[in-house]
Amino acid sequence: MSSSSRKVPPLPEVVLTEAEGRARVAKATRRSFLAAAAAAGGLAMGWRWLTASPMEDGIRAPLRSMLRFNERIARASFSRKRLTPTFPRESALTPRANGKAGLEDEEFNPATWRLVVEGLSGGRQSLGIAELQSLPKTEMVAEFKCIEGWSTVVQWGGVRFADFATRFPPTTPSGKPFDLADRPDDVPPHVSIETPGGGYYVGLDSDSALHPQTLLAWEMNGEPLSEEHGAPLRLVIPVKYGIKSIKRIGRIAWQDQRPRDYWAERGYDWYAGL
Ligand SMILES: Nc1nc2c(c(=O)[nH]1)N[C@H]1C(S)=C(S)[C@@H](COP(=O)(O)O)O[C@H]1N2
Ligand SMILES: [Mo]
Repeated sequence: MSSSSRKVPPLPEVVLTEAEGRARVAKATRRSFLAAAAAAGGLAMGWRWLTASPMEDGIRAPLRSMLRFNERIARASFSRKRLTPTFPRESALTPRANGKAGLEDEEFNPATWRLVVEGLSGGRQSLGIAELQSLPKTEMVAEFKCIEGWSTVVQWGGVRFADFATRFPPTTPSGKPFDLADRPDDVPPHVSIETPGGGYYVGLDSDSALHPQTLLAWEMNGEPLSEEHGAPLRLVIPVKYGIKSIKRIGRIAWQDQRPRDYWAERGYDWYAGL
């Protein structure tokens, strides 16, 4: 269609006197002022309602219940069989070192580090890095997503949490031997993981911990983990936000009660599923 073939009717000319113009502007201003005041009033009421509501784990109860709603949605779409996408090795980059909680203990000595594991059918265990590295090694290139909004594709090397659990099995609710293939749900419902001094700690649902892409990692992009990225051993759990991928693990405990969680206590979603 050519624009020249159509005649655009001229705009009706409205000529206001100065007084009429002023009156119109005043009316429009009043109207938008009233709308703004109503909106602000609604916000203020909502705000008072929110700030008068009880606290729950570091945030107001209505916000916490929103997070619980998010958790129900994330849980509904979770499956140990649903894998997060993986990438070619060449696309791996070094992520920004983010979060130092539990990493600043001056007493910490990587040479004498041990991993303590509790809730096992064989009783408490204390393991050195060589014992962990003798387990079947898995490599994975996956997207690492921080809840702050950045993400990086990273290559990780370590042992699947599920393989670790098979070698060091937890006690089961039924009392039968741990058997991931035949009784995948006969496991304690939670796993608590903490740094050696307890300065950072995460709580996991066992379903996510036993997802095949959840790793106890000692390698990043083909190199041993650096201290800032969590040496000698960290968790990598790509089905959840980075807050759950705890660096420098000192203790792992299978347990019935929902474990405390560093960021959940500071107002974030406990489940933190993607
Ligand atoms: N011990 C410990 N682990 C931690 C954190 C922390 O503060 N302390 N921060 C978490 C957060 S919020 C992110 S995004 C990732 C960042 O991992 P990176 O430093 O290897 O990139 O580590 C997670 N694990
Ligand atoms: Mo993060």
